[in-house]
Amino acid sequence: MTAKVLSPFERPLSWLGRLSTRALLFGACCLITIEALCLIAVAAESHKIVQQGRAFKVATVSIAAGDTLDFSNEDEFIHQVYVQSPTLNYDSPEQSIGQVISIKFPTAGNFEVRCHIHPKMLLKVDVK
Ligand SMILES: [Cu+2]
Repeated sequence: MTAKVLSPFERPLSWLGRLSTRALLFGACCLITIEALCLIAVAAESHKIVQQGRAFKVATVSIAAGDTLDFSNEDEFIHQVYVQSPTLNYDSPEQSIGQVISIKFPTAGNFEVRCHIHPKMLLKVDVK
């Protein structure tokens, strides 16, 4: 009878063969659960910002780095959104009625979202 010779790559994992299928399944489920919890903990969020009456419905919003603002044109006018800052520059095309434009804020800082068409429109964004 000859003993199976394990390669150097197989040896570190040879103990897996001694585990029961039930133990392996349990371990796999634990790893998947931990991974899912980690993903939930760091998941970026989206926040809806309504544009109505030639204004943003809120004047300020506080979000986490990596979050996205979804600008929803619920007005009777076309809009546009732009951000000009050292760390984020975005300039959307014209935004038709009913259209949603999303801007992601990847880094912390204070930003201003404005509209080229309506210069009085201002949303201050505090990204933590
Ligand atoms: Cu506008």
